[in-house]
Amino acid sequence: PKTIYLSEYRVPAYLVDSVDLTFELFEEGARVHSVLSVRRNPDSDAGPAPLELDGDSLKLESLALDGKTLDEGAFEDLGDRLVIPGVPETFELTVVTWIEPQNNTRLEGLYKSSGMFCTQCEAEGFRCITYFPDRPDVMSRFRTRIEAEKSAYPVLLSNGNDVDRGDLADGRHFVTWEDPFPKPCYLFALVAGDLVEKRDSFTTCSGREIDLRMYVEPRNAEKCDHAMDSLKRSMRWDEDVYGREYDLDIFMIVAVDDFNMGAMENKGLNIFNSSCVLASQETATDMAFQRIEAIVAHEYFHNWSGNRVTCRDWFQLSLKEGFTVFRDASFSADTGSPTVKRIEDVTLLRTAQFAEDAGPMSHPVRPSSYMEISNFYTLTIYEKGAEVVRMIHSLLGPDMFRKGSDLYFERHDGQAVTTDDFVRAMEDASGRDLSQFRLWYEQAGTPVLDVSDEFDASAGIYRLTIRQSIPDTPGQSNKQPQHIPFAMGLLGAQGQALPLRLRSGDTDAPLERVLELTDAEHTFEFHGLDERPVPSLLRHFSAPVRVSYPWTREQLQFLMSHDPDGFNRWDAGQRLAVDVIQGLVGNPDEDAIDSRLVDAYRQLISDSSLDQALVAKMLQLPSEAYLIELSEAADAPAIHAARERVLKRLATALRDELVACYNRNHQSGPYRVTPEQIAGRSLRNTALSWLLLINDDEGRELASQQFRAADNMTDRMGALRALVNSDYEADRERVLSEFYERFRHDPQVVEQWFSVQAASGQAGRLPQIRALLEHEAFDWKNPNKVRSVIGAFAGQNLAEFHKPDGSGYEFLAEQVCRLDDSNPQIAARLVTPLTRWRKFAPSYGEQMKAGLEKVRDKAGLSRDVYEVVHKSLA
Ligand code: HT7
Ligand code: ZN
Repeated sequence: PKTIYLSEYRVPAYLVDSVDLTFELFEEGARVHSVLSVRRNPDSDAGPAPLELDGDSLKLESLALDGKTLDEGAFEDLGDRLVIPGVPETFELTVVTWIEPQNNTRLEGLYKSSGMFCTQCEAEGFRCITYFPDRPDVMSRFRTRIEAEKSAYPVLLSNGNDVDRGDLADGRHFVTWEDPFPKPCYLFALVAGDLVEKRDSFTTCSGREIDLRMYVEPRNAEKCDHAMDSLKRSMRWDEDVYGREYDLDIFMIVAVDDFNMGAMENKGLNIFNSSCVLASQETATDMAFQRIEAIVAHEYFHNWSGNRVTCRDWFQLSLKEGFTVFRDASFSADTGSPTVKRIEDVTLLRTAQFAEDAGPMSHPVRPSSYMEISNFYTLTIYEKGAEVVRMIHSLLGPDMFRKGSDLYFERHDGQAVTTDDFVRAMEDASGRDLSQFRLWYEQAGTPVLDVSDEFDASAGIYRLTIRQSIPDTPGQSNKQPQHIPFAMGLLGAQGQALPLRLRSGDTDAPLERVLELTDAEHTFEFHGLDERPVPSLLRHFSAPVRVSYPWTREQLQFLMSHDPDGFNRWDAGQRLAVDVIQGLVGNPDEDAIDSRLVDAYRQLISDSSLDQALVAKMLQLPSEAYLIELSEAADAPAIHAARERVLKRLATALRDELVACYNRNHQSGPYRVTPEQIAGRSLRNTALSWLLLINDDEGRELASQQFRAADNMTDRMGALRALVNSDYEADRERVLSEFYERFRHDPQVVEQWFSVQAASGQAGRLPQIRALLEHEAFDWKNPNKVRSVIGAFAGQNLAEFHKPDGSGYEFLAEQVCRLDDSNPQIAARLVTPLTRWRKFAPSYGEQMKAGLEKVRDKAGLSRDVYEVVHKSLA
């Protein structure tokens, strides 16, 4: 496959001002008529170049220029491109293609999911529908007519406003849609199906009435309220916080079962993976409710950050994704608990994005090359990209940041632009120089901050020295220092926050500062201190970096209870737990654990005056994946065993406190998704899972009762998970089969049922995983099912996946090969765990590598998997 380079970007030679599409939908395929108004791009220096159109898996039926049919000699079909030489300066091109949505298992372009037609065009799916310049800097006005059999497809949707509809012969009908906003073709969408409509409305800040519509299969009609409510709150928030008003008269959301990612922000017609939009108390966990709210907000926010202002090319993907993740994270922080939201985001970043950044696919937030763009919808583009925007926010402050975003939207409305344009708007609005800051977009790798300190007691000066370095990554070495906002504070022996005097005699010194690191090394002096302080570093995780500082366990325990920054209180607890667990890895005879950890956890569990949402997070031990990320030559089963031992020790020592915590958090009254209730359920379910780990009979009874009596999925799933992971084999079998019988008709719940088993060391041994693949509810064509079994096994059931005999790796390689033929995007994502082979001890790493080699050698490997596997083996 060919590599595409940012340096080779050229403006398009031709622009398409308008597109008139007609879709004739049939069971045996679809005919697509497309009429393009094309003109030479005045900004292009390509002159009278041939017109080049992208195409993928299309059958061309006819091609006409200004009404005259072009026969075969008049154009060249290069397989993935149609080249038409000698075209005039402006012309109308008519293209008719035949496609087979019913056989489209890649889920790119137009395909069928549970009997309905739907589309996914980002990044390059539109070329699977018709020949077109499929690049985001070609923006056109779309008019779309859809024709289909009326009884099977009563609902026909596309972008914009419905301007015409009517009946046709043979029981068919049509609807025509017009989108007044020019858009790149990746934002095109079509849906045709037998769907129920849920309606609501929203009055914008300028008094316009927007029609809100959700379309779902009839069986899901009762699962729309939460998404609709989230949508209305997102619309209000974007007006209040960013001054952004919705622009069309209709906003539609559709739920589809087969979808490669979470959702898609098509203009006025967002399409969602069912699991990311449908929820009811009985079928969705608290986590799912929160995820739905965040994704609905994310897709809605794209209407401005992505649709009105879009990307010039796919190297700029983080322009819309990083900014929009930052926006949805701020929204979630404002609607729930900001500290908890930050903890969740940082956990993902440190566990998975840091691993990606240190692995073979490491790339900058603005990559400079790719083979397959679908492989670049990564945690680096999304999560690190959001951190980069967050740092701009913290360097500029909220008011200047808002001025910058206003300028960005105003200056670039209707344009396709770059990350550099975004930073320039921030600079121009604030007067700040962000030239060094731009390195965050260009340099890959996670910066490391080595922090050391000394206290000069006689002068009352505390010196903090911070050295930054950025590790080499594929294709990049000897990196330049980056501009890093480093928030910090100092604590006195009684836990009091100390004034941060950078000069002696500083009056009014703040209790927290954001230090700006720009050089490879800085030393900061803090004056007027009577005693050596305890430093609280990188508060709120003010930059996506690794901090290394020689904390003692006493200091960590102290910060856990005294740091005024909730995030750092949590972080201190994580560091203490990591230290204790790491001390036990490879030490199977060591039975005792540090009493400081037990004491700290006892206090957390018992003191109900603490913020319970934070406590619920603090009680979660660092995950196995995070512990692996922190190790050099990781031994996953040893890490798993050490972590389990710590959990069991804690559970044994705190058994009575856990029962009390369980009982104290019993909830009466109606189920609500509030931070308080979420915290209560989380604490209760954590207590339950710990009790079952030590085979506590009372815990077992409580779990069975909770499983039976739960009125919501969080509690039912909490009990199910605890029992499935326990040694009570008969209970495990019983609850698994009861659960399946109850929810077998609900695909989203069956997905949860699959993953609870696949992620379990008890229920997810390899033969059991293979049995799940044979289960009546498993469907290879449905990405959610694939992720819930194979993804959960390789990503969460780490002791089984990393079995020393290599069987887990062989299994994954086999499934990736199988999926590569039907859905390369999913196959390329699924192979990720094997790509980390260099992170593991050689006895594991070599076998992981062998798995990758097996995939590499598969005949007819897709470009998606080719890129990931070859880069990982290089
Ligand atoms: N912008 C959307 C990206 C997306 C996607 C990309 C590749 C293949 C399938 C896809 N489905 C959706 C999602 C988002 O970030 O909002
Ligand atoms: Zn997005």
